[in-house]
Amino acid sequence: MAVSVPVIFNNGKTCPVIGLGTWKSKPGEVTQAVKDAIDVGYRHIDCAHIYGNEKEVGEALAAKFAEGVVKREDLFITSKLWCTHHRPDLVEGAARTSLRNLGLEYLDLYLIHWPQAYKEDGELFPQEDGKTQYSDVDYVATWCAMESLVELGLAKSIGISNFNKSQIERVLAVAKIKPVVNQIEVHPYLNQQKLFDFCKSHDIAVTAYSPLGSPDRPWAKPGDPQLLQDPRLQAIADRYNKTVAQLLIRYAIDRGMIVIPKSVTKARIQQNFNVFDFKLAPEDVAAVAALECNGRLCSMSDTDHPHYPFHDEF
Ligand code: NAP
Ligand code: SBI
Repeated sequence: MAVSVPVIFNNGKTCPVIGLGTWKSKPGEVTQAVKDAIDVGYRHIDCAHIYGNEKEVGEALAAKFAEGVVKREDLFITSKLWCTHHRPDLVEGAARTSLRNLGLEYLDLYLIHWPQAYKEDGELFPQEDGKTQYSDVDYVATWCAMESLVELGLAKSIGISNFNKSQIERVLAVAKIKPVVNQIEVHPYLNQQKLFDFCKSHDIAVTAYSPLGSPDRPWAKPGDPQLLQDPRLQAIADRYNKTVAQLLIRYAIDRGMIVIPKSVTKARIQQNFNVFDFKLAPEDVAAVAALECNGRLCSMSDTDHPHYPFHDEF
């Protein structure tokens, strides 16, 4: 029977394989969701400044510490540096803002959320004439500032998100501290096998975001393919007496990834964690992988940014 084995990072620290996603979780619902998740057994929460709900996540953490359900060292908390704070002199302040909102003294993991830098300060999506305003700060310089956060004790580990192969190579060329993780979109319609293999070859773990196909993404349109409704996945899930969501989460785990499904619904939070009593047969992993169709769901509209990550093959 499969058990919950944490992923071991290239710095020796461990990360629980399932984390609770919190993007789109409304401030009024995320506190209860995080409390429910901790009660169910989650020990990993995926947060970000841009989600606008870190204060309410922090309220849940404070409540569970006060109740004595968990101690700080039992939890793995991730946050992310937003694109308007890439300039090296802004990185420490941005990390301290997330720490203050979360009510924590350190983050287990702090990620550069996207390689693209935006015009500093002010709006999180700075606009002029309907166009996002960019900054010419290079993510390589941002990475060096991220390294200082480890030295200051503000982050135990640092990593990247939405970086492509050549962007990772540029970071690795200067890194005194290697990224432990690249957090990227992964699900059967976007398997990311090449980027996953490349990350593995450099001992960089992969965290799979939008593992359920992000049905609540704000830009979803009626008629878009719905991963959770795919009859081919339903047929496989039925053979394991599991839901499609559980199959998708197990699929990421069986490939060796960390996975961060989002839910604010207690029954689903529970269901999504109930995946440690089965394992996919290799032929089922292959059958799920065969659904690959370059079906990216999450991107940014800044496709003309010099550091937009998704023009390259991977
Ligand atoms: P997701 O986890 O693939 O899907 C979330 C949606 O699935 C919600 O609508 C949720 O509904 C529903 N759901 C959850 N469990 C379910 C179940 N068992 N049965 C049916 N429906 C279920 O999408 P995501 O939020 O895009 O991705 C997960 C997390 O990854 C995010 O929350 C965020 O933390 C992270 N992320 C990071 C990036 C990045 O750029 N680094 C980008 C995207 C996402 P309810 O909540 O209503 O239950
Ligand atoms: C936001 F808060 C706003 C837009 C947006 O688009 C891309 C996907 C993303 C992101 O950058 N990280 C997420 O979890 N979702 C997001 C978040």
